[in-house]
Amino acid sequence: MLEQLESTYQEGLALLRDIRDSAALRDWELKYLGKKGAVTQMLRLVGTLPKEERAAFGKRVNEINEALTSAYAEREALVQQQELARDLEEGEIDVTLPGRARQVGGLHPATQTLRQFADIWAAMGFLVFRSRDVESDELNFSLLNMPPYHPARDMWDTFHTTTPGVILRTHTSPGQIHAMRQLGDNGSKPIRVILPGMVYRYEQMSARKEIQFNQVEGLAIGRHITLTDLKGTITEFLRRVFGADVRVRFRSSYFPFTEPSMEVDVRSDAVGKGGWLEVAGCGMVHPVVLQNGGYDPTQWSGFAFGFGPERITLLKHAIPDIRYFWGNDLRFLEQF
Ligand code: FA5
Repeated sequence: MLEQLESTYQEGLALLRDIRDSAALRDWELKYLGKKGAVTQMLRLVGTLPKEERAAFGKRVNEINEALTSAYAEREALVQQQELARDLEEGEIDVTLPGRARQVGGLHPATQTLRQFADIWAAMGFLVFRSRDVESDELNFSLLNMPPYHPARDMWDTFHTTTPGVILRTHTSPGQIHAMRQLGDNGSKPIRVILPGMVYRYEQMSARKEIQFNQVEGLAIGRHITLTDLKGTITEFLRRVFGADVRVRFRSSYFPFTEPSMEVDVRSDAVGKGGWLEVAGCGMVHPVVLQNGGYDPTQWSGFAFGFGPERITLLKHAIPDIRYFWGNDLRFLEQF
């Protein structure tokens, strides 16, 4: 038995040494190392041998298997090299043929805006804090001061899942609660974060409204934060996005989780003659929300905002329709 093994080994090595092309190499591999190859069959034999023979035979067949496998790899590299050299010499490969240009991808315009936002907010001292896209009804609404049956829930048309109480987040605001609970150390530390991410709404699509879009939420919590801090910070942010002469308008508004609340518009000719486009909602964090995040509202205050970066990208590039963003049309995407 061992003799037969040794002669298979020697024969295999000898044949391999004479191989000059990859077709013969493939045949050799099948013959020795393939599923039904000679070495493979001997490996299978090991289990059927009587105990006394098994150890010695098993050891040797494994050694031979390894030796032939590495001899094969060496030969394969050599044969490939020789074939390439032969092809070059015989002119089968035209090295003067121009190569195919590799397609270079680019960043999606929304991603570009998100990165620009993150840079600007970082320079103003805000960390990026990410939280989940799939939320509980409690975090998306109740802890933001909208208990069940609160009429303000109607402001966000919601995608529900088949699991009761689990929804796709309709805004990035539930991230405020996550951030306060994770970073606030039981309401004892100031916070400055932005919370970027995709949100989902079951609403009628239009040139300005998508059913999925990004938001960039912001949250600042401290001991003496006031409405002037909010207005100043947002105005400065918009100056850095659009340039120092941008015209910004704050309108009073209503959100259950801020009091007082405002909406922010930017003036732009891109949305009609001298039009204004709403780019964010904002306000002073409501005492109930501070409490739900673990803060004592008599000691702490804060502001929050939620920007729609796609809306801002529309303005910056005079894009006529928000539906281009997720339509996956390369003619649109390749322009950025
Ligand atoms: C909110 O979602 C609040 N969570 C914002 C907020 C955060 C207020 C923190 C106060 C404090 P609103 O539904 O207005 O608010 O959306 C915020 C921004 O997202 C809008 O100003 C707009 O820029 C963008 N946006 C809203 N709906 C759409 C839509 N369907 N498609 C694209 N962008 C949208």
